[in-house]
Amino acid sequence: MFKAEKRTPPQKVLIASANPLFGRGLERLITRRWGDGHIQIRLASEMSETLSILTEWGPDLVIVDYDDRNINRAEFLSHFVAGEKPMQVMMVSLQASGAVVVYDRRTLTPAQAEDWLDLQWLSPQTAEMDHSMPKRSSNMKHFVIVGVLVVVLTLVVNAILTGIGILPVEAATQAAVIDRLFNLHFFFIAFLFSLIAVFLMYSVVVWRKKAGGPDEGANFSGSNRLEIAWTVFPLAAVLVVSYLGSVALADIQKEDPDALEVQVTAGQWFWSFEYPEFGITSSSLYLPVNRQVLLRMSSVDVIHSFWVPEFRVKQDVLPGENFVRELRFTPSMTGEFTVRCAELCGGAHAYMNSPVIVMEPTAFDQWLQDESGVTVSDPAARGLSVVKQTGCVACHTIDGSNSVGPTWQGLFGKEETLVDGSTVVVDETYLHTAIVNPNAQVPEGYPPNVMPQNYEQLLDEQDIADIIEYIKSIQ
Ligand code: HEC
Ligand SMILES: [Cu+2]
Repeated sequence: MFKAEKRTPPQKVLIASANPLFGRGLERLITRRWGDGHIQIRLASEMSETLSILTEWGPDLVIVDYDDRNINRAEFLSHFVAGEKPMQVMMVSLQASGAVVVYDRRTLTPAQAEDWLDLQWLSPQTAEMDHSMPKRSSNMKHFVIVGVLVVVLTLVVNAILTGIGILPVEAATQAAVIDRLFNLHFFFIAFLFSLIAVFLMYSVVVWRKKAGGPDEGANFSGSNRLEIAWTVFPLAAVLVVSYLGSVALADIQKEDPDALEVQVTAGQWFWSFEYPEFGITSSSLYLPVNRQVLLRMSSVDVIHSFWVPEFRVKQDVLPGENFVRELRFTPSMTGEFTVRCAELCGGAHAYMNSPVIVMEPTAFDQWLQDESGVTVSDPAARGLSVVKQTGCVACHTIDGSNSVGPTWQGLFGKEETLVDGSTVVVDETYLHTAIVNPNAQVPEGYPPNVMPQNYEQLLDEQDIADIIEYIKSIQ
């Protein structure tokens, strides 16, 4: 920082002006300012008088009336340049309101000259700035005002952000946990906004350039205190937020062994929901309230994302059977919501919505019963529920392993060898016969009379057709 030079007040002052008001006025001003008895003031009203006093008396400060035509400034300045004794010349104008011109004549040793060069080039404004620079105590005052304004604005912005209802209703127990984080972020956002806005506006208003004031501010380079502060505070904020984030994540992923499992299939552009326990497939997601649901999700084509804003949780849905993704939440409110795809997935992405209906448990059970009938539109899905209800799964697997009866995996279209040595390609007719009259065509390696013979009576043609569709789908 610039250190103000110690100046001793002038001892001998010469005022050059033909205007007695100018001279007297200045004389009074100077005595009031430096008037401790030592100061001598002389007045000169014309050029020759001025010059002779200048050489004989040797004043250290000369104040020249800039507006006075009798005083030849050029000649005067040539004397100023020629002399050796330290002297200052001030050109003061009463008419123009501009700055006062000061000429400062000094003799300097080389070392002093070096200092002087440093000072001058550091900032030409430093001398003036020195009095406009606020003292530490008045700096404190500004910081206190700014601090109070930041606090007030933070509270106001935070109240607005939380008050205008940006977030939809909380319809799952997990939503409360997520919203606590949201509210914390709103507070951070309000604070950072206020910090920047208040400092900026305060500087613009209070530190406005004053007329005739310096053009440039002080030149700072580096502040350890500031740098430590703006490293430590953001670091602490990030650590705190990440800690709270992981606690919240653990909280919303808590598993309930009693969860209702739903298998979700996403595709361009549909959602399909299968309830494996009940053999139901639906294009809307029906859920009982206050019971955790476990979604096991997979995509048949590109990446989609399951998102019900009211539940706050969201999970990408990936293609590939090794990439089944799970999502848990507990609906806490009955009503109708919408699942949206939250991953840009092609032309109709924006329309990839499906209803989500959260019901009282009794209503949900009723829905399960209704759906278990023939209302499911997909024949293979209907076939699956018939197979489960009839108990075929006790003897047949769908994973390729043989049990009491042959597996159904890859059965359709396969060439089957029968016990009498003949071969036959498995088609719809073969399957139909195998169900209604098992002994008519017994595959090699399996005993006859084990599979029940009465399915023709138990099942109607529609059930059998659906089972055949289901078996065809297991490849
Ligand atoms: C008690 C065990 C048992 C049950 C229950 C049973 N099956 Fe079978 N199933 C067999 C056996 C054993 C065979 C092989 C011998 C035969 O064809 O009789 C067989 C064969 C079949 C075949 C022919 C497989 C092939 O490889 O050619 C079909 C199709 C079939 N069952 C469908 C059904 C359906 C549909 C149901 C339920 C509605 C069912 N089965 C219930 C034991 C069973
Ligand atoms: Cu999608």
